[in-house]
Amino acid sequence: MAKSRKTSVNRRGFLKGAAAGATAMVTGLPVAEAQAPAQATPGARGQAAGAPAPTAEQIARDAGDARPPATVRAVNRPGSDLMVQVLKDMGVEYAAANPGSSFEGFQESCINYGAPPNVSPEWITALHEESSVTMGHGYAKATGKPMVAVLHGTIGIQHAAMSIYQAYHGRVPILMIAGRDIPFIAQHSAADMAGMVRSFTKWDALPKTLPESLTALQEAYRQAITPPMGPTLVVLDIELQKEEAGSLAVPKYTPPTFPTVDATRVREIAQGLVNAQNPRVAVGRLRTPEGVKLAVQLAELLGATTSTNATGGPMSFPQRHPLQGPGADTNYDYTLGLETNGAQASIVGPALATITAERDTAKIGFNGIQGAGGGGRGGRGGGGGGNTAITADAEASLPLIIAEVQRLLTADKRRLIADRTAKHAAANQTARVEAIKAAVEGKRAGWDGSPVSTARIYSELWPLIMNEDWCLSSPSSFSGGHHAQLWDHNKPWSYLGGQDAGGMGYGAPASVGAALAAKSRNRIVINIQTDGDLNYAPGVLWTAVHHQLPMLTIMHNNRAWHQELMFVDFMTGVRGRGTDRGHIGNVLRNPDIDYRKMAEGYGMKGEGPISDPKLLAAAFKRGVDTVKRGEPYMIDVITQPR
Ligand SMILES: Cc1ncc(C[n+]2csc(CCOP(=O)(O)OP(=O)(O)O)c2C)c(N)n1
Repeated sequence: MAKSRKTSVNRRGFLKGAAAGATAMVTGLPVAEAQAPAQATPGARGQAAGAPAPTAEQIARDAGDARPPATVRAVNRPGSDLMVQVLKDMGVEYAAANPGSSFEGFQESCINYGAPPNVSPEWITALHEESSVTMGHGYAKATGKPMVAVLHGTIGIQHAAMSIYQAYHGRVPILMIAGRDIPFIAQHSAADMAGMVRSFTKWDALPKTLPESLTALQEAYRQAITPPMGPTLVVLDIELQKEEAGSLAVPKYTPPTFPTVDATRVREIAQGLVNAQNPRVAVGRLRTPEGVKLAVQLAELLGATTSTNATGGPMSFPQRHPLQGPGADTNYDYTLGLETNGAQASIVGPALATITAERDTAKIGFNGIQGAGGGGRGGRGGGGGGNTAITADAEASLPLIIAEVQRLLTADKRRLIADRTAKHAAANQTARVEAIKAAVEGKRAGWDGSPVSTARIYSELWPLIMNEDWCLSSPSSFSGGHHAQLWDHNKPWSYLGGQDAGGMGYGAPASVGAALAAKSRNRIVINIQTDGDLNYAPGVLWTAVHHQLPMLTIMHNNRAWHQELMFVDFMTGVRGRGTDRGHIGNVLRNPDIDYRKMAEGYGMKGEGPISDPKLLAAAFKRGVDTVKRGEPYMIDVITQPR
């Protein structure tokens, strides 16, 4: 399998290895032969000053790991080649990471193994672990499938923690791999590295052998995509990455099967829908684009009106489909809920565990994860409302329901359905035109004002993107959410929704993840970027340039953490001790941040700051033209607070 003889060198021998590599270049000898055995000098690099370094043997013993510390080894078929082959077999497109010695073997395989190398997964250079994981968040919301985020040891996982929590809360699949390197960098290698994030990671493993590592990666992928979806973590030991795999075979990947509605219920639901005079299908957040297609197929078969979550988050029903809306008659006599509540039959996925702090039973953060009956975020709570709440995967159940509906439809029924469809479509069209007229009227407020109105940003953008395959990747509630009324969300990835746990520092990296998805799919990504959010980890701008991603960033630059300014302003009013200092700690002024220069520093083309709204249209056109050519672009716009 290996194309050529490969060499694996323990990192404690790094300097020796580098020197030997140079010697090998000069002498022409293979590196392993040119190099003396590495010396065991635990903690020789990076050890905290004054702290006695534990020996590799001590650490290994404490960790219950009996393998001896490795020295220099030449291997023909490194274990990490097989790890990468597992990812290839599962169709993983990208692995994002900033570098770390704990996964040097794995990284070397990603970039060098395979024909061609560095494809599926392609190595994506991130500048912060939080960014790697949130890239995975945006990518998964755009595609319905996981990419890989690679984290360096304990410290990399710690940097990634907020993003992992956010993905868990949003039930977003991400396959995380952490490197663990006790012999070289013990202080980055806690005995139980996943423990820190276990309460908000769906599944984790610390495999002890190479075969276990391969099956762990497969199981982590399966667990990530099985509802309730979530981030999973495999800790890959550096020694296993460098191990000689010999003739070990890569195990065949078997995709998971998802729980579906049982045959009796399928019949009941299909009969309910087919026999109803006015059936309805309420669509919440489905798992993948395929689920959206199936929901459309079912609604069309039945002439059933639908509700949609398309403007609130990903993977729901197309917003302007003729059947989307209340329809001609709002007396629905049978409603099927797909990942939503309040119907005769609601199919909802199982809930993830409620997160509790160890010594405190209060839920963490934005309501934590809602359990069954809690309503849930993004329409994905368990149970609640309706006559029959069925815990099963809606997307996997849809083909069964569709097949049964098709079986039950007679010629008479089909005629009734055609008639019903026409009436609903006409009523929905009239209502839609009225709603758009009213919305456009409402958005004229402050049209020519400076700073620029957020409604004008969305209005000016629409004609430029409406004929493209576009994806609004950033949360929009802080910029008015005007796309909900002004744009047509007709694809599962049209809008990716909010920060699932309200964690800031999300919009930019999630947009880069969405842009990774867009790159190979001839799609463009629109990122309406709040300024406070970008400043958490702006290095993702560089990643977008480096990988030539089609991402248009429009700064909603209100020069503040305005959400917090509003809270503190309110508090100063309540306490009556002066209302003129609420800005302290809440505004991003003095100096103003120059985002065009920030982008330029990262190599991204851009323009601004723009305060005159009349300049927007031409700037946006330049931006859209640039991203259509596959390059990111930033336009800094000085905006109203909201
Ligand atoms: C990690 C994290 N830290 C702090 C907060 C508290 N917080 C909520 S909104 C907000 C301000 C965000 O500022 P910006 O992104 O510029 O949006 P704006 O409110 O100005 O529209 C902050 C700091 C948070 N939600 N997440």
